[in-house]
Amino acid sequence: MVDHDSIFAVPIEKLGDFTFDETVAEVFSDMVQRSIPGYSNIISTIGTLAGRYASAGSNIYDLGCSLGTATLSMRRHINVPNCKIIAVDNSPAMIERCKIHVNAYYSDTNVDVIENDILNMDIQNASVVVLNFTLQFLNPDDRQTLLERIYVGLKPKSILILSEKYSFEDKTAHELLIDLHHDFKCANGYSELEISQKRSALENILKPDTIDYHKQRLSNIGFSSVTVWFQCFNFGSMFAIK
Ligand code: GEK
Repeated sequence: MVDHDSIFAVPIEKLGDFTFDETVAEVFSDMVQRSIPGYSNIISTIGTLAGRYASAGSNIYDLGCSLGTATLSMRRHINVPNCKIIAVDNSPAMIERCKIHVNAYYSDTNVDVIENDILNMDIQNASVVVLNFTLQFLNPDDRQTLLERIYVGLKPKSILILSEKYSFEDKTAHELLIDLHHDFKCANGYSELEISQKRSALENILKPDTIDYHKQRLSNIGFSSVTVWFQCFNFGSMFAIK
């Protein structure tokens, strides 16, 4: 049974910035399912893509792994020998739970669960790198450097999967997509108060980029094929092949 997210259900007098603490980690599965359109589809396709791109003896990175959902999906699909999944998050509460999930089953594919800032990670010998709704939480100035380091650490013909919340240059589209996301959250049982308090808590820490900005940045870094493979409202996922 997954714990129900009601973190923002009552008025909070001093609403600070959103943090990935114990309270959030405890309800995180419910929160992402009810807040991110297409989350389950994205997770299962990350598994399928890892099954296609993981090469024998390589590293697979899940950067900002939270509870390890993408890691577990990839582990189910990888069928080449001597791969290692490296799952990284800087939230101790997430890492503690991620370790429990990963250790619940045996697999031939090893998983290292590491508590660290993804900006400090050495990326090397990688065949798959996943940033599933993580890059958006980095300071915008740090995003380019991380993506460059991922590019260097990826083997030729390997894949980066980058899922994000997007902003849109076109004001009408931007506002309509935000409204549709709002309706999606209402339909999933969040109240107006919950939606508006969460929005305020995220305002300073989640700065979305446009799809064009993402594509241009990845192409400029050197990725040869950059494509949005999934989009629902203002959320989506792209792959970039080295
Ligand atoms: C999933 N990928 O379920 N270093 C390490 N971790 C970080 C950093 C950082 N600098 N910044 C943020 N995080 C997951 C979902 S959630 C997305 C990812 C969301 C971590 C943060 O602690 C949190 O666990 C995760 O990135 C973002 O497939 O909550 O919308």
